[in-house]
Amino acid sequence: AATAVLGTGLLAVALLGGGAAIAADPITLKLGYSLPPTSHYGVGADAFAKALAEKTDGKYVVEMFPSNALGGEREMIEGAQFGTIDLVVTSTGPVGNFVPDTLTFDIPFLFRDYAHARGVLDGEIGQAVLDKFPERGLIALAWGENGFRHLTNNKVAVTEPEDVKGLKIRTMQNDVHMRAFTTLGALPTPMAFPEVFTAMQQGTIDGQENPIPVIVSGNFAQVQKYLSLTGHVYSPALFIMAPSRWDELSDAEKTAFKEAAKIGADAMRKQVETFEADGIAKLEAAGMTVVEHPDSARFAEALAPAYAEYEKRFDPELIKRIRAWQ
Ligand code: EAX
Repeated sequence: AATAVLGTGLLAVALLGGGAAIAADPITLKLGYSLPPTSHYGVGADAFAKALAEKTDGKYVVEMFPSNALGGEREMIEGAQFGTIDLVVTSTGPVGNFVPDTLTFDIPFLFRDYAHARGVLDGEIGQAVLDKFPERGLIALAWGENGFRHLTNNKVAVTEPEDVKGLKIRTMQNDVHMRAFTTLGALPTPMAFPEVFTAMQQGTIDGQENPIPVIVSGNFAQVQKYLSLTGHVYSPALFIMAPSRWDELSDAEKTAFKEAAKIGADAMRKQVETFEADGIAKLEAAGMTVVEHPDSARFAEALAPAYAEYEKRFDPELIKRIRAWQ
């Protein structure tokens, strides 16, 4: 036990740069995420941990488990429900299986750009969805960001929806995304993120889709030839917390956790912007062929049958309000 306390104490010193007070008996929280520490998730999680330590005078120390160390995103969310993992930074990919209200945001071509997505998530529409988590056995502290998703594959330089026909595309475990790829004539294969790199390497899938920050930090250029900047869907991220931990907090601590998560989310978004600014050039330098302007309008048109289904499944008024956001 003595070493454990010493260990967390050293971690707190590192996080705070030695400046802030360290509680005599800090509480260590486990935080998991799918990507490497240098990713936008890593940067966001570190900013969260630092802000939380500052706001709680070192009472809470966050121990990081990056790179799928605690499993795929679905498993980590289950861990938060059970209370075996305290905190998770995750995309919304599998979250709709737990909190169906998040699925509306997974509709393709719903958001025009980053300002639109962030504005909706940070406003009352986004807050209303965060408020749905407790009834599903989870706490959502804040929206983070993964980014606009683009298509990579090993078969063809995709410019038109027809090019996607017959491609085996790994999708997240998200039936809104799967429906979109089925509608385009692709063969969507839902798969947990930790398996994706090997599946591309071994050719069990032809391609996958993810934001530039993931394609860069996952070194996908090593195993994928073509990148098409389809921007077909915005991928939000979330700071999720185990309700069992949350319930132990005082009201002031709850506020500190939420504020720290917001600081983490802002840092995450900044890091997404950094990856967006230089990522495509890096991927080209690493040997990828980049289609900068695939025919997005035709992709959206080709998705008409999927949209008809989304409008039946989700609140059409809400979809309209999201689209109309300025
Ligand atoms: O959260 O599963 C995915 O493709 C996610 O975008 C990735 O793990 C980052």
